[in-house]
Parts: sequence; C-alpha cells; structure tokens
Amino acid sequence: MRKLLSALVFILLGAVGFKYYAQHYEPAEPTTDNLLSDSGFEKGNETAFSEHWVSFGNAFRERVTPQSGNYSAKLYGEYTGSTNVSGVYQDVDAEPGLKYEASIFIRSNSDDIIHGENRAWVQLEFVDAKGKVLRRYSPVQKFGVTNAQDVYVHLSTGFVIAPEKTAKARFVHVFEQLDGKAHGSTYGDDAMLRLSP
Ligand SMILES: [Ca+2]
Repeated sequence: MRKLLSALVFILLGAVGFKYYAQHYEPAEPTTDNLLSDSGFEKGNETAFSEHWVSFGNAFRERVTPQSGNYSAKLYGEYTGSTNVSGVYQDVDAEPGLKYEASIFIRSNSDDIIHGENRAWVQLEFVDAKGKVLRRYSPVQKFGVTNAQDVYVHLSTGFVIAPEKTAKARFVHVFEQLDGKAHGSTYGDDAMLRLSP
C-alpha cells in the first residue's frame, strides 16, 4: 500500500512538473535575434532617421522600393570632386571573443542607377570603451555597377570574432563615391547584426 501511495505521489508530482514545464518552456530561437533597433528604417520623421541611427553625408529615409515595410535608407555621393562616403551607423554593446555578423539588403534603381566606381556595402567595426576602432570587416564583394538593377542583393560580413577590449559593435551601411562625381544612388533595408549561436 505504501509503495502504491508513493507511486501515486510520484506520478502526481510528475504530472504537475510536466504541466509547469509545458507552460513555461519556450523553445530557444535559432540565431535570428537582431541586435539592431529600427533595422528596417521604419521609424523617424520625414526623411530623417530615428534616434537609433546616426547618419553622415547624403543619407535619407525614403518611401521608395523597400525590402520590408514602407521605408529604406537611400545613400548617394556628396559630389565633392574627391572620394567621399555617406551612410548610417548604429552601436550596440558587444563582448570580446563572441562572434558577430552584420548584413543588409542593397539595391540600385534603374531610374537612378549607380555609375562609375560608386559602391555600397555593410561594415562591422569593433570599438573599444574610448571609441577607438579596433578592427573593421566588410564583404569581399561590395555592391557596385555590375550588380543587376532593381533587385535587392544580400551582403554580409560573415561571422567574425570581436577582438580583446571590444566594448561596442558598430553596424555601418556605407556608400562610397570614389571619384566624387559619379551619379546614382542605392537603397539599403533590413539591416541585421547578430551573434553566432
Ligand atoms: Ca524597411
């Protein structure tokens, strides 16, 4: 009888335990957690980016051919007559020794297709507590005139290790006008910065 009782108690406890487990267990997401805020450039005013992004050069939110939502980040040269860069960036807390990947979708539209040596890409920088850039990574293949027009291309840095003294990971979406005068613009959307599993 005592054995039967303890068996019953055991089964009851097991059932309660399973119920708790079933209610509170959440399967781990693979590696899709995006560390960036406003990764689709959907927030902000008029053509200005939300507070999550810092822009430089000619960088604007545009309601044109988004990859997702309604907006994307339009970048183009400053026509200074010499090499110049435009873009947006965002810093997030990061830890040395962990692996990070930065990626984005980029396109150029046929009504303002990029010319010459204009290029756009995604860049991942590791920055120390004093703001010094420790290391910088970008894809081997950058977006340029040889890419098909009117379609988004996915660019990624691949997973790279944050070096010692890393305090921040800086996601940069950048456009370079090498000769300072070639025409054309690009659109970037669905930025992602993620950790390796
Ligand atoms: Ca978007």
